[in-house]
Amino acid sequence: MAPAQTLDNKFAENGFGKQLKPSSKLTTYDDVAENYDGQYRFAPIQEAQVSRAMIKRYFETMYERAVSDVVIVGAGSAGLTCAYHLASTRPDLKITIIEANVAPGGGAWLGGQLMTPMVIRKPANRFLQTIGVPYEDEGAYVVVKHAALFTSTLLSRVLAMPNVVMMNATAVEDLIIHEDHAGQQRVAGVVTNWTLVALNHDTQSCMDPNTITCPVVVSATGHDGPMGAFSAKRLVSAGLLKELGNMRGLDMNRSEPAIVNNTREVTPGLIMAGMELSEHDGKNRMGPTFGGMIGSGIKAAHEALRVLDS
Ligand code: 48N
Repeated sequence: MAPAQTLDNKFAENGFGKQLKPSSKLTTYDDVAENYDGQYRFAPIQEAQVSRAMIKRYFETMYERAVSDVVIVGAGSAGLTCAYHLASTRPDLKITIIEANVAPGGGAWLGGQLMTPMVIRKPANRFLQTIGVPYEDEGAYVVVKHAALFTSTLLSRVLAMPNVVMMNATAVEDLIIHEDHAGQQRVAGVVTNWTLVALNHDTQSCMDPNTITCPVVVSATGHDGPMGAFSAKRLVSAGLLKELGNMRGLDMNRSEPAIVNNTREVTPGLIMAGMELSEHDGKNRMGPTFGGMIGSGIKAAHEALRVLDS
């Protein structure tokens, strides 16, 4: 077994900085004790190690993902399902999820009216089998005992994939729009900022954003919330969409197939999915049933692959 490393060596070895001066207080990991009779001890640490462990990784990720293959805006049920299907189908693709909230998941932490069981209509239950979420089979639909069981399982599967990066507490506050060689406007990435900054532009001036460029953006920013339907609204203000369709009244049977079948590239380089599409197209809402989000997310993944391969 390799000799226990003192923290000094480990610290310097990771290239975080110059060799720390040897300190008698530092000890080897062998001295830690896991017992609960008042002797519990951790391996000692320097505060700078914690800071540098975060800073190094986060900003290396930001640097590396400044150019991504696919950016998914919104880590709700549609965006996360898209990320799962895309990342598992194409592990070579650099997939970057941008989520405005600190807590990802969007509206999928609850079923409806703050009740926790989640209803998913067949055949979308097949995705639950794929990611390993147990459910009660009620014939035409299934019920997951708690929406968080679905969302946390999906999140854990997505974040465990090596080609997926998620930047939460980060908002897309604009789209990168280039003119291609044919003179056509094409979405070519996103403009980002810390969400707390994006929500405070009217309290400070000149808090400029950052950018992530990519050939395909999937926007699944939902229909409500502080930035709901973000890209759909931006397409209108950027003159790429005449007007918002505005989500129609609730009709479960009409809305869920419509949202899945209409998930598409709404403007070159931008695929729209989930409830944001209802706002873009003026389609019905479905309320507290989530199969349409799953189907739309998977369709958006297929669309993204089509655009990338075209
Ligand atoms: O869960 P949502 O809001 O959106 P979807 O489309 O994934 O799922 C919608 C679903 O939860 C329903 O609304 C159900 C089916 N009810 C329907 C009905 O009839 O009421 O997730 C969108 C995510 C959220 O986490 C937002 O924080 C995030 O997108 N987001 C953004 N992230 C980054 N930049 C932005 N500009 C932005 N805007 C929203």
